[in-house]
Amino acid sequence: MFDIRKGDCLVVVDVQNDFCPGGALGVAEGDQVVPVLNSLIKEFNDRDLPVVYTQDWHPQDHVSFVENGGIWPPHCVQGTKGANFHPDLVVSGEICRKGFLSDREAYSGFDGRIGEPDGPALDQWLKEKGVKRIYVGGLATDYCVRATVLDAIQCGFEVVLLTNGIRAVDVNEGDGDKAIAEMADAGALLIK
Ligand code: VGL
Ligand code: ZN
Repeated sequence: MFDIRKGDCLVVVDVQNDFCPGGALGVAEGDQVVPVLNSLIKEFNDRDLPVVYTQDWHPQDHVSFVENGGIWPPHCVQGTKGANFHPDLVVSGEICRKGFLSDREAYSGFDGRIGEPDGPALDQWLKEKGVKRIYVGGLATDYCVRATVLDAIQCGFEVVLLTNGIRAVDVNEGDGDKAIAEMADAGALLIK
């Protein structure tokens, strides 16, 4: 399949109900990333390679919500169904929650913590595991996928972007395509 090897980690970004059709911040075709990512999750699990799931995890008074001066409808509120992973997503790995502080936006998985709020940051955790390269898919291309990929490159990881396994919010037409070009320019390898 792909040339998956030791030192690789799969990062599944925000495949949560609120980012899927019918959710509070539903991304068109957001649910279509699920089967694509599930097959990769299986490949990584079978090879005993790490899988990390980022989870947008906001308090009700989060700064990104319109009522608090932000740009988004309330979404991924801690403990709600909308914050849960898509029911068909195979969840078998570590959870990296982000955006749990009221006054701080956190699009990037690299702003998140593994396991618990005072758990290790993603960068530290990956480096302790000997990860050199991350495969990234999930939601949304133009926000959390973009931020996670750009931070990963900054942190010194190689990045493979799964272009079949991402979908964009596209607040403005073309945002998703622009984000893909930006990630490629920064050094991400694009694969189907
Ligand atoms: C996201 C908007 C707000 C994302 C998260 O996961 O891309 N987008 N919060
Ligand atoms: Zn959010």
